[in-house]
Amino acid sequence: MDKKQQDELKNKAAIRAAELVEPGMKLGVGTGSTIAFFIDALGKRKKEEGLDLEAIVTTSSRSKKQLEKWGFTVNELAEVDQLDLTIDGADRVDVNFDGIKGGGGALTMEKNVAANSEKVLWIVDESKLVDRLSGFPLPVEILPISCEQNFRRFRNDGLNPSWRMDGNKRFVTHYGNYIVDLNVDPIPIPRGLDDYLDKVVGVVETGLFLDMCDEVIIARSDGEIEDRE
Ligand code: ABF
Repeated sequence: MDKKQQDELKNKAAIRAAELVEPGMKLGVGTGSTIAFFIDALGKRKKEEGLDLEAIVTTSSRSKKQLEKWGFTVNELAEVDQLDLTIDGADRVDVNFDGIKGGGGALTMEKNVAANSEKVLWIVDESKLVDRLSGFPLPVEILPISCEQNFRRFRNDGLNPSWRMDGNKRFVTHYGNYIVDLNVDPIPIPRGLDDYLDKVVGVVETGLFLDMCDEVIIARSDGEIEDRE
């Protein structure tokens, strides 16, 4: 499938997701190329039907700009009590709706927004669906203060870490931290790895999103849009 066909599919899935947004909702909006289509579909609903939302929170400056272009006012997460629905992309989703996210480096914001949302929906294309979490390195955001020790620890523990780079410099997150990508493929026991990472002092957040997603909209390669709950 070429890029044009892929974009058409993403757009179709994004339009389906935008139809699920109800007036007056407090909405979380993620990041990525699929979400860019979703924001345009949401903006069109605002323009054509006057769709009005109580609050919108987003996970990147890029999505924020795009939302503001459509006339939405974007709130900070801390200003909003609880979001009703968050719509985001993902890098991998398994059969239990557990996922890997953070390919774009915004995992900490994405996880905080998802964790404070009543319902979480991901829009993905079929290629991201897997039986077990695999085919994508697991991003882990770490504090600079102990980054070298933690990198060594991950290497010694067989997690094949690599530094996320931005040109010839280390990638720096929105919060001034680094990202280490763990090349564990497949992740044999996601909950075990999650518990391990949780105990490492200096780990800010990980791209393992377990028990967070409630619904997945899938853009299938045959052109159909599938909604799984
Ligand atoms: C974000 O967008 C991420 O967690 C994930 O890395 C990415 C998916 O982007 P795309 O839709 O461009 O594949 O939400």
